[in-house]
Amino acid sequence: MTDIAVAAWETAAATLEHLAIELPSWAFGNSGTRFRVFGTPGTPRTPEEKIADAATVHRFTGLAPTVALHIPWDTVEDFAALRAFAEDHGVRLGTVNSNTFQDEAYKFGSLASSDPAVRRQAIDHHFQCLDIMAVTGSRDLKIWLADGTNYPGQDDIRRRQDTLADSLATIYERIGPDQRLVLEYKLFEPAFYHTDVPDWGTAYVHVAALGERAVVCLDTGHHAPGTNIEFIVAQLLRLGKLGSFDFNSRFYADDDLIVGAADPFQLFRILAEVIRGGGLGPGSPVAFMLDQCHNIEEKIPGQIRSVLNVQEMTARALLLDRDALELAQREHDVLTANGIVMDAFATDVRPVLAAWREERGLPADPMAAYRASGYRERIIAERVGGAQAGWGA
Ligand code: AOS
Ligand code: ZN
Ligand code: ZN
Repeated sequence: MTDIAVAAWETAAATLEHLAIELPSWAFGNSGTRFRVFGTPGTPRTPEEKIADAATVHRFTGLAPTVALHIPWDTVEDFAALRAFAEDHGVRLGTVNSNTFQDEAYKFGSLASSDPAVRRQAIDHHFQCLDIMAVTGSRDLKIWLADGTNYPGQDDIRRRQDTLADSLATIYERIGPDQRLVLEYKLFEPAFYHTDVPDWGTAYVHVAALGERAVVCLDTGHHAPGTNIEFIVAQLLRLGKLGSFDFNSRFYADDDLIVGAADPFQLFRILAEVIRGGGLGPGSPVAFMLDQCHNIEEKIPGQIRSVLNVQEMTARALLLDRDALELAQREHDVLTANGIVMDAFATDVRPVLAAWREERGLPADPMAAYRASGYRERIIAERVGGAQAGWGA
């Protein structure tokens, strides 16, 4: 142990045991921008292969026990068999993400569409997701909508809110007692003038109207530049409505880059606020997930790096001396308070985390262990013609 106090680390390590980060199945598929989708050798061709890769991330890190599915991208004949396959590989199936953004029918919206037939189709799709969740044992149905308009006057934005509220209420009626409807917001894209669920406030208004089992998903890439995301975290936790995170990094918009790569300090501040609000540990309602795409880097090490980044910033946030901070805050000692936060952020936790892993039978350096394992060479040899995330996957 270097300059980290033993007692402080022991307390932090106990909470760290509860850190679990769900991996998105689509992170293992090929993805790109509208300019080009670059392939990666060894890319999975089936949902089973995506799950096998996710299980590999878990095997080397001990941090990722569940995999999120995307329907219809991960549709299989037999979801019970997919569940068994996942469990045989040491992971469980997690959140089911619905998809009402790729069918021709949804050109002008889905759950907020003015066309009752389109709305019916979108609602039925969510019912189908709920049927799948009953088999996969998933708790959360995550809804992200591409709904919106491109031009002022294109549609009645006020009426669309009412329509959306009705559609969500119809879906919510079928949410089981142990399940949750998780509504994700996004500032813009693919709609550019207005989006029907653009911000946490709108998401909150809708989930609050639905009931207790409806909560908000905060995707870290879905805000205007400069937004204080940790404030949103504090507020949603205060209101009991922070259901989950889609973690990723952004430089400009919804970049979906590796979490902690662009701004580790922001990730630290978010996690510190999660911990402050009781969002980490036994009984916490907050699910940690990644929502990333690996356009040019390799996907499995990309996911390993991602979960390690979350673990590293969580460990630093857990080392925040809260008693000292509270005292400094009470005394309005601005610089001492800020210094306490910066001290925690500046702590190099990598050596203690390496030891933490070894104590649990995990490799001290998961990235190196993965590279040495031969898994990469095996999948490159075995898998030819890997699939794109989403379409065709
Ligand atoms: C879209 O921008 C959202 O982040 C979704 O959570 C997610 O990326 C999508 O459902 C996966 O394609
Ligand atoms: Zn997302
Ligand atoms: Zn996104």
